[in-house]
Amino acid sequence: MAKIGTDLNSFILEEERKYPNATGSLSRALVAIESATKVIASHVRMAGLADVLGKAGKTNVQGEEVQKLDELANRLMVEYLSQCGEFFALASEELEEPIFPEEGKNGKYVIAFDPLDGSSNIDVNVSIGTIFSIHRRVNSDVSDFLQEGYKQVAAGYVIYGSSTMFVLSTGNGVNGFTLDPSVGMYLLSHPNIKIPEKGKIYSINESNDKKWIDKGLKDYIESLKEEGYTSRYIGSMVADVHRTLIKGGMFAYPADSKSKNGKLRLLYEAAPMAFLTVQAQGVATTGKEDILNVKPTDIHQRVPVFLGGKYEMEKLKQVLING
Ligand code: P6P
Repeated sequence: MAKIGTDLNSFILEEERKYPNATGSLSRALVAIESATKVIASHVRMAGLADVLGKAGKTNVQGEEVQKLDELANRLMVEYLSQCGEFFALASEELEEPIFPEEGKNGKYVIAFDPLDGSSNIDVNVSIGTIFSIHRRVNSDVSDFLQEGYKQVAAGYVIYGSSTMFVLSTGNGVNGFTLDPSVGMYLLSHPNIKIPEKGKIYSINESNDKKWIDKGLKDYIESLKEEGYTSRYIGSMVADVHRTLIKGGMFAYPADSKSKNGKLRLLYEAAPMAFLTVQAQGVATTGKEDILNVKPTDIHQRVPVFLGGKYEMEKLKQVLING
């Protein structure tokens, strides 16, 4: 296992050495993401000072008000991921259709990302994040984005919080790297992240409980309260999921009468977070099936999300099955 303080680039090269046939393509792809997020982090840090706060006066494919930092983060991700030449296609929460960079015409991978998730929290200085999901190029068309989550080659997020942390899995467990701004490097701070079997926190927007479709969900949350669980909900998926991975418990954004498939998007929120959760020995389900087994039909489709430690999720599955 890599030792604490190993920088992300060295870690990526070490991982590459484990695969004799590796061409270095995935390594270069991950380094491009790393570079883009360092620049995003610098802008997020100074958002309070520079004039990037407030609305950009446009709405994205989700019909949500786009904030300037969202636009900047999306532009930076598109630039870095295009220039590296390793991605045949890019899909972004901020773009209605995927883009096929000229530099990536021989790329082996496709990537879906949310450049700055939790953007409604930007103006109040709450943690936000970048989420990404990498698949192999198969058919050289949009269908390459519509692969089941278990086929992901790599998934990760960067949380711009009290510190900036890059959390990554390439299928061999989950590792967290904290940015040292003095040297501009992500350094291994959380090796081999495993979600606790049983936690003490549940994370769900209880204001929606009258609209929840899943019968028994309210009783499930009440039973956690009776067991002494506390509630933590930031309303920024990266922050809520990161806390769940580190401290355990469960996070959910269920379907409700307003959002029949929930609010979170499969390709660049649910699937990458499910990949990380499962790699950290946790469980991630839509309530009906493992999130990693869902076959996408649209790049912006939404799914209900329940993820967490084994104890909380086994207990939940009993409720959702028995209804
Ligand atoms: P609500 C942020 O806008 C986001 O997409 C996720 O990051 C977050 O988990 C969710 O929406 C919060 O939604 O309806 O609880 O405010």
